[in-house]
Amino acid sequence: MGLIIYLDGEFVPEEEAKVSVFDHGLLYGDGVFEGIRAYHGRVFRLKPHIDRLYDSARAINLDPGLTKEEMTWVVLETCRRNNLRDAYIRLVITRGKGDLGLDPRKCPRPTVFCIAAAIELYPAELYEKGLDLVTLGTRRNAPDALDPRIKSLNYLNNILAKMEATRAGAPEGLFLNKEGYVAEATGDNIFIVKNGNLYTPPPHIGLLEGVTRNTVMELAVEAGIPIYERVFTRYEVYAADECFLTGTAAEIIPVVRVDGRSVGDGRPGPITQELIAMFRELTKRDGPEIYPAEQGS
Ligand code: PXG
Repeated sequence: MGLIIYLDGEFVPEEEAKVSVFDHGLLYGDGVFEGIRAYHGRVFRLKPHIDRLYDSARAINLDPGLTKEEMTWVVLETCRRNNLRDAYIRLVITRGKGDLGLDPRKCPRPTVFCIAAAIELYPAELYEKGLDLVTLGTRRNAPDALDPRIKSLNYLNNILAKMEATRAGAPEGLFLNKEGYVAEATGDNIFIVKNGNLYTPPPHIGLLEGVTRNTVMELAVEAGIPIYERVFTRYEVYAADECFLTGTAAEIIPVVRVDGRSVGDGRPGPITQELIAMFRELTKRDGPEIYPAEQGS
């Protein structure tokens, strides 16, 4: 593809963008990351993504070695170097190169890289028809062991869950937490609608606090839709009028079946559709411009 990659202070062709086999991001999943989108020449919700990256880094006691302003520039400049206006951006900070032991004190410098690539869109059919969810046997990581609010390079919990969903013939799986409450999907947050109210589980029960999730909560307030963060079981999902998933890659995707039960009338509901429309509008104006000289054009 011939991408230009930011790696540790330099922009290099992708063939030269290599990290050490001694990097603890690779050896132990010791690091944090963000997945970010650019739309129409703007990096959507860039500040919340940078803030979450730094919160995750703080939680694992990792100093990124760059200020938030510098990291913001890295993201915008990587898009510019690749002439992108619409992109999927992967920003990664690892513990860096160390020895074969776990001890992060042996890693003097973090590794920082940023990839900005053309985005592969999900099939339009998914948004029109909605998708099937199955409940997973694999439970979401317990927050008292490894808090899913840390967007770490340790994604095995999610990958095993994704494999389980695939084996069950479903495009996505529903994670419960260890108490059996609904947490999230393997790479997306979950919302349900009941009697005109919107519900999503609170992050402390064990889920990633998605940037798209938080955006949808803001849009709901703007649209006058009551929104509640509430703990719920699968019962509420089965009995919901509407259900949808949110994530940077997926945006807002309607869920029309859960464990073989139709959600509502089995078609994407009106509140879901209203939020999808609002979200798409927001992507046109939110976030810093990649090419600010175009301003006003
Ligand atoms: N939950 C989890 C576990 C995630 O990984 C989300 C929710 C949604 O968060 P945002 O901030 O994007 O609204 C994510 C993020 C993939 C993939 O290929 C998805 C994510 C991360 C990495 C890869 O599906 N989703």
